[in-house]
Amino acid sequence: MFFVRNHLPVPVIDPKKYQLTVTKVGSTKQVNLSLEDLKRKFNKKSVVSIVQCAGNRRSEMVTIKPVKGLNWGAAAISNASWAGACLDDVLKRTGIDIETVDAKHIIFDGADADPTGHNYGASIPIEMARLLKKDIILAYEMNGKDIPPDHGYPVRVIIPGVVGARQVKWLNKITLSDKESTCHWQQKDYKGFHSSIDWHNVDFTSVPPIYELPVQSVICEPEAGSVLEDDEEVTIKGYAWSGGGRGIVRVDLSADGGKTWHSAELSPTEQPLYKTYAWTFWEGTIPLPKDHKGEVEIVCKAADTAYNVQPDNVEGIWNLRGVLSNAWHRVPVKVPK
Ligand code: MTE
Ligand code: MO
Repeated sequence: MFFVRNHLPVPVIDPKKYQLTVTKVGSTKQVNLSLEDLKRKFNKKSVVSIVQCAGNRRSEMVTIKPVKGLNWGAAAISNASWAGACLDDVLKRTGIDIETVDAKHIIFDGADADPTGHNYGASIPIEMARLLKKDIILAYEMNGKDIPPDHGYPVRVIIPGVVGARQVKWLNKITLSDKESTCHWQQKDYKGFHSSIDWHNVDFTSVPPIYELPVQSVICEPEAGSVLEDDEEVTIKGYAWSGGGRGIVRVDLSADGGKTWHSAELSPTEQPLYKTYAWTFWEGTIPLPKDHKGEVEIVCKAADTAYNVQPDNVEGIWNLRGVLSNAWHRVPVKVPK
């Protein structure tokens, strides 16, 4: 199971006719690669990496004040193994050295377009591409098979540790440029503001686009409103993840709304702590408060390798687009009497 977020209709691409164009603004050189070129001419590299929409958990922000956007619960995030050619290798083969190239951004364009012909696109700063180097993949496989149409068939860029919006599907063009992508989702969306900025006074040019996402953790079990089996303890399970390859060092659990805490047990991801792109599953069995009165609020919060922590409530991080929703995850449950 993998969530789907498409801003535009899914394009149908004939794999035999597929072409990836690589170019640099101001250069007359342009290289076209077929799907076969990507598969045959470059080493296949794989990475296990999540894709998380910046709007994950938006529905919690809506409880404070309305926002514009899909009313996502906590499942606008999924994990997969992706395989394909390294962006760095592809650029090298086309005569571009990522370390020295005179450009500030890498723009990725998709084949999906609106009725006026504007396509989906995004960009990342060149420094980010330099840091991630071999980890950015032009993926043609998802979990060992062709990427399904909804997730970008035949080629999608995977930029580990970075918000879903930059991981362009149906990728057909890469451009080295001094400027960011001019697309709507780069310029006028997927940015974070404080809670006193709303649609009447927002200036989208005042902050940079979201790239790396903040630390996140969510309780998947038990579900909100469910009745626990036991009145003494509860087993809690969920996921945690952070942007920029920052691994999860701790997940804290509470069964009394955050007054007292217990440590969850983390399942290792098999990735180094400073290059953790997959999510971390965790689990813990913790005591219920004696004075529960039939209802408790269970809570989780995580810390990443930078000891970034989640904010304790969603009021303080409310924003007009309902993005970056990563407050302590609070789940009310019933305790049998
Ligand atoms: N790429 C293209 N070409 N078109 C899109 O609409 N949506 C982006 C990103 N890449 C999108 C895209 C957004 S906002 C997200 S959250 C992720 O794809 C979702 O990826 P998924 O559908 O594979 O889960
Ligand atoms: Mo998204």
